This record gives sequence, C-alpha cells and structure tokens, in this order.
Amino acid sequence: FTHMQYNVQRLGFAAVTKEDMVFFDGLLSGRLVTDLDILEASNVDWLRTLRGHSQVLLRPQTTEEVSQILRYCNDRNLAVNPQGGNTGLVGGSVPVFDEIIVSTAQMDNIISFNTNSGVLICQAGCILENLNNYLEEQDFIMPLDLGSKGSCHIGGNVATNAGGLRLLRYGSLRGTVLGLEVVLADGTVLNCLSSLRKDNTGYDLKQLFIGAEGTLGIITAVSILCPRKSAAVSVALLGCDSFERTLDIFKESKSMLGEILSAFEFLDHSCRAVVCEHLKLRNPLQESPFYILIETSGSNSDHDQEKLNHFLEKVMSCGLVTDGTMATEENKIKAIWALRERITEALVHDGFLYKYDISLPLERIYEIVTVMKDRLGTRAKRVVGFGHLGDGNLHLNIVAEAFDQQLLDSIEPYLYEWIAQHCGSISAEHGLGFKKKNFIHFSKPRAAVQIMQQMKVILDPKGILNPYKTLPSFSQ
Ligand code: FAD
Ligand code: 2HG
Ligand code: ZN
Repeated sequence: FTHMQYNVQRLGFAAVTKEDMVFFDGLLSGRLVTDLDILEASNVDWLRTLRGHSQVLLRPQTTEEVSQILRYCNDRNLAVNPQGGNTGLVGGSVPVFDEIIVSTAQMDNIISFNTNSGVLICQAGCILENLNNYLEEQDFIMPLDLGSKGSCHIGGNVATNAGGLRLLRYGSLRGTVLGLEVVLADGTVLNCLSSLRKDNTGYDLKQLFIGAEGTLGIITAVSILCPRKSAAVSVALLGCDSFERTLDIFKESKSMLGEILSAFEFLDHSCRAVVCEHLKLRNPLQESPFYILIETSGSNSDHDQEKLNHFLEKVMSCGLVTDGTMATEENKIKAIWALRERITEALVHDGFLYKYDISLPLERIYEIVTVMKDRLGTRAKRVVGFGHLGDGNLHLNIVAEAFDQQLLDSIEPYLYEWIAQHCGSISAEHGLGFKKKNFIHFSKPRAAVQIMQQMKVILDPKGILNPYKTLPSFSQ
C-alpha cells in the first residue's frame, strides 16, 4: 500500500468515542463491527491499493436505521463512508482516514416485482447476481451485468452509475432506474421510489444520486425496469487482424444484427494472454491481434440463428474475421464470456496496475493503447486494451512489476491531456472516487465543477458523506 500518496489532510470531523459506539450498538442491536480482522476487509479496496483506518462498520437493515445513523453522525460531525459490495475500482468505497463505514450488506430484501411492468423494487444491498437469478426464474433479467455481479450491490451500481456488459442493449441506469429512496446527510428520507415510466413533475432528483458515488446521500432502495429474458441467446467469439477491422465488424453487426445485438466487446491479444496465463482459460481460436465477443438476444432462435449465420458468412468471406466460434449452449456461452469478463481478475495476478477507464470517439479508441506502448517502452510490463467497444469505452491497463513513481509521472497527466484533446472522458463508467477526483477538470468545465460543489453544500452542508471523494477540494 506504500505507493498511494495520500496527498490529503484529514478534515476536522469528530473522532468516534465510546459513547458513539454505545449509541450505534443500541440502535443496531449489535450489528456493529469493531473487530479489526473483520474491519480489514472493508478498509481495503478490491484492487488492494488503498487502506483506510475505520474503527467502526455499521450494518443497518432498514431505511429508518440508516436515517438515525446519519442524523446522529451529522449532529456529531462524524464522517461516513457508504459501502456496498466494495468492488469499486477508483477507491470510492473505502475510508481514507477513520470514516464510519455504513454497509448495505444486510439490506438485501426484494420489496416487490411486478410481472406486468417488469419493475423491481428492492433494498440497496441486494447482490446483483442474486437479483438476476431471482428475475430469471420469472423470465426477466436485470438490465445490467458486470464481471463483479457476485459481490456488487444494486445500491453500489446505482451510486457509481455502473455500465457493464449489457449497456449497449438496455441503456444506462439513468434510463432504467425509475425511482430511488435516499437518506440525506441530516437523516431526511427522500422517498422518490416511483415505478412510473413517465413522471415530469419538477426536477428529476433521483438523477443526482445516480453516479454521485455516495457523496450526496445513501441510497436505501431502488426501483428499476427489467427486460424480459430472451428466449434465444447466442455468443460468437471472433478473431481479427487489426483494430480498424473490429470497427468495420461493429458497423456490419449493427446493420445485419440490428435489434438482436446485445453486446459488442473486444480484447487485444495481451488480454487474451493474461487470462490464459493466470486463470488457465483456453482460447478456442487461433492467435489473433484482436478478439471480438458478440452476443445476440432475441425471441426466436431460428430467426436469430439465421441472422447470425448470414452475418458470420459475410464477415468471414470478406476477410474481416480470420477465425471464429459460436455458442448457443449455456456452458459454452459462459466459457466464452469468461475470456472477457475475467480480464480484470487476471490482470491483478499480472503485477501492479495503472488502471484507466476511458470514453473516446470510436475511431480513436484504441490509438491511445499504441501511443502509451510507444511512450512507455520496456518500462511497462504490458499495456493492454479491452472494453465495451459498442459503447465507445476502452479499459486501458498498464502493468508493471511494482509501483514506480517515475512510470506514473510518464503516464499522468499526459494520458489525461491526450483524452481531453481528443474529446474523451477520463472516467467512462467507474467514477472518480478517491483516485481520480483531482482530474475531473480534464472532463468537466470549471463552471460545472462549481455547480457540483454547490449541490454538495446544499445536500450535505457539513460534508460528512464520503469526504475526500469525487469532487476536488474547494481550493482547486
Ligand atoms: P462499492 O464498491 O461498495 O462502492 C462504490 C461507490 O459507491 C463508493 O463511492 C461508495 O461509497 C458508493 N456506494 C455504495 N453503496 C452505496 C449506497 N447504497 N448509497 C450511496 N453510495 C453508495 N463497473 C462498471 O461500470 N462496469 C463493469 O463492467 C465493471 N466490471 C467490474 C468487474 C470486476 C471484476 C470488478 C472488481 C469491478 C467491476 N466494475 C465495473 C466496478 C464495480 O463493480 C462497480 O463500480 C459497482 O457498481 C460497484 O458496486 P459495489 O456495490 O461494489 O459498490
Ligand atoms: C470491465 O469491463 C470492468 O471488465 C473492469 O469495467 C475494467 O479492469 C478494468 O479495467
Ligand atoms: Zn467495463
């Protein structure tokens, strides 16, 4: 943990006292963790690059308990760190100093599911995969899917505005989330848990909390629109020779697969090497510079199959695709998805990671990987690129044997300047958290950041919610 320069000062929040502990213990009937070994898992982030020093982890079960916790913390000037599944990749989910961790782990009840409308209402701590399994039994699915589905909570997903593997088809949470219940810093319960598709009555306040990374309130319940489960799902893994060709294949897939296209992901050969080497996954194709994963989901397998076959014939016959395999059977589909979904996990085994999550205009999306490779030369063990090509989202990971400040200085701010120059975003879907908050100016004008800071003051005047995260400090 030595590499991460905590270039921040603890703000003047109160420290937790014995009396505070007694209050929380009474309120939560013992659902308070002070055991340092258990706390460790919540103080350290998923990438194991950050460590906070919280002495208290609270596990409320109800909105009322969250409300009482926040009212008390606000009165006492105690800082709070909301936490879901702790799978965030930008250090938003762990304390920086001794903030009290409020975990949604025990808020995991499904409140209702309406099979007419497809609207699911549930508590914020429901694990994404559990929700999806619950819905699948009723022929529905969640509108989002992430590699971290086994651990991440729906509240955390909404708080980060997570994108993931299905965004291409079902859109972002800004469209599928219909309502939220949020507890504000002073304990006020904001019940905007609507399940209506259309509701133009005043400002859409829920949007403020989507992607706010726990800095404006704690999300306690979510109302979300869920699509039907598709009767027919097929996955194709294709190899191709150059990035330009992956774009041509994307264009072709949009025109030939149209409404049944549900994912268009890509990885370069270094990602393939990392998953095969560290996770012992098998590559079903011959070696290729780039791989594309295409998923189709539709209601009629014959119809979908016919479309997919036509598409594959076309892209293979004109030489865009050099090799390919297709699956309709669940196990084979899972095995192909694993090559893409498990890259993050495999990279952790490869060395120290400099992780970037970038949006760029499609034509330039891979250029930055080549630029960084040339710039860093042998100082980087690997420079890999993969991501949600269909959404214009590249995951650039630079791997080194260990943390190296000089290497970091060669990457930043150069990389951020390059992204800004090319009209991209320095965070496509992971958020800013603790690690990236000071780079917000590369993607947002000063006036926008100022309005964000004013909104923070209105909703959380004492700044107790996730301090040191998302927004740069006022002086900047
Ligand atoms: P946490 O990590 O616990 O918290 C994330 C942020 O949200 C923190 O700032 C926290 O304070 C805040 N927060 C959490 N719960 C609440 C709440 N109830 N109210 C208010 N604030 C809250 N992300 C993507 O976008 N797309 C992907 O494809 C993707 N794939 C991933 C794959 C892997 C293997 C891993 C490890 C991560 C991946 N992520 C991805 C990142 C991460 O999983 C998402 O950001 C996820 O939405 C975080 O959910 P969580 O419950 O773990 O939240
Ligand atoms: C994914 O799409 C995640 O797999 C993680 O967003 C990306 O590890 C990464 O860089
Ligand atoms: Zn992603």
